[in-house]
Amino acid sequence: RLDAALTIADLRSIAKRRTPKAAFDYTDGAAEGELSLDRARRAFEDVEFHPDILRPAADVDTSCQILGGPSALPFGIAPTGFTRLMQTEGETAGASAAAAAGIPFTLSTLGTTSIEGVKAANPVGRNWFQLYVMKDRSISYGLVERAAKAGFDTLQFTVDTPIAGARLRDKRNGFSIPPQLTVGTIVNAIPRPWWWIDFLTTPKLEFASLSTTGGTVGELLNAAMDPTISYDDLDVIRGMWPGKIVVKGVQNVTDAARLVDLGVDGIVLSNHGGRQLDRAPIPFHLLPKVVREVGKDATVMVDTGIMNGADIVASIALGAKFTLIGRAYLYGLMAGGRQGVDRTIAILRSEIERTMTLLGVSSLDELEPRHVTQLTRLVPVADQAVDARV
Ligand code: HOC
Repeated sequence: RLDAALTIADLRSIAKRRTPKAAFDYTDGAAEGELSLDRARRAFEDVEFHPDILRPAADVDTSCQILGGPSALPFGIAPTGFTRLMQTEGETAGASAAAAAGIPFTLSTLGTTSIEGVKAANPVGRNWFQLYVMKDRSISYGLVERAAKAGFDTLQFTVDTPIAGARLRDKRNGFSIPPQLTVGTIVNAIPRPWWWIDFLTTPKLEFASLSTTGGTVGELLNAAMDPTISYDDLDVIRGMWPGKIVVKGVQNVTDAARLVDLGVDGIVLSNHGGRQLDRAPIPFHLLPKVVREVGKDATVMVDTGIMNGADIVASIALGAKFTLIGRAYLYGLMAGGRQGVDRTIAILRSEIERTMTLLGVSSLDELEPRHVTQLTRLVPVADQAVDARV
């Protein structure tokens, strides 16, 4: 049945049927009017590709080096919170699927599998850890130490969450941690008995960082997160972390340039999947401006709104070194656990390979800005970036 899913949108439809509404909407939804997410998706949909003809590209190589190690594909799995609430295999499915595909997996501070549990699911492949700095710094520092001990090679220090964005779907659905059985959830559970049986019979969620549960996601997070984090925290964390450090949630050229000057190993242009500040800049639009400012050699990565391998190819063409997939991974997970995540990766892989072949490029470093324009304006995105800065 999963083989019948030809696109990430197909996996999303299966996921929606199989998952309780509140859990599905937590993943699928974004902040406020969800404008940032819609715009990010439209930005990718508006890409026009410009292929070269009569260039042999029969064997495309989708592999790259990222942050000091290999990846078989130009994307990794993004950190996602409360993952086992979506489907009980959670991070174990994500980490083992990533290992099988040869791509990095990122565990969130708000993950529902321990650092050591992820290491067991992906003992040889690359694990990354995403860090939120909590009010209680000792919790965050403890996680950094454990991730280093477990051999995670990269830390994604996430900076776009001083408080939780307004996730209106969660409020309307009464989504809480742990999920409560109410009249609404019971009615919604009737066509999805297997999800509930599975949820109620598997071990309780292991929260890496939250000391209390019981409340909406926003309430729990606002109680735990520190809105006063600053560049000083970055200094402290860098001093503690032996591996590569990346700052995730960069949303303007000035911060990007400052971070690269400070010598971080990479930055992720991200508006947190549109889940924090609605109307935040679209990372894909920011990309050429940032690359122009920080130079082609800096490790600039992108996430938000990636639903197709072509979105990834377009990002690489505009100078991204790597991309991260969040919802696309979770749709696969909710559609079918580990097999569903495998399907997500297989779909994206074939879309990347096909797009590259049709563009006439056989390796990622052959992709250039000239391969991409934005349909809405019909001028290269890179040139729009210059116009926008003048
Ligand atoms: C105040 C912190 O990544 C999500 C997760 C968790 C967000 C943390 C917000 O739901 O997007």
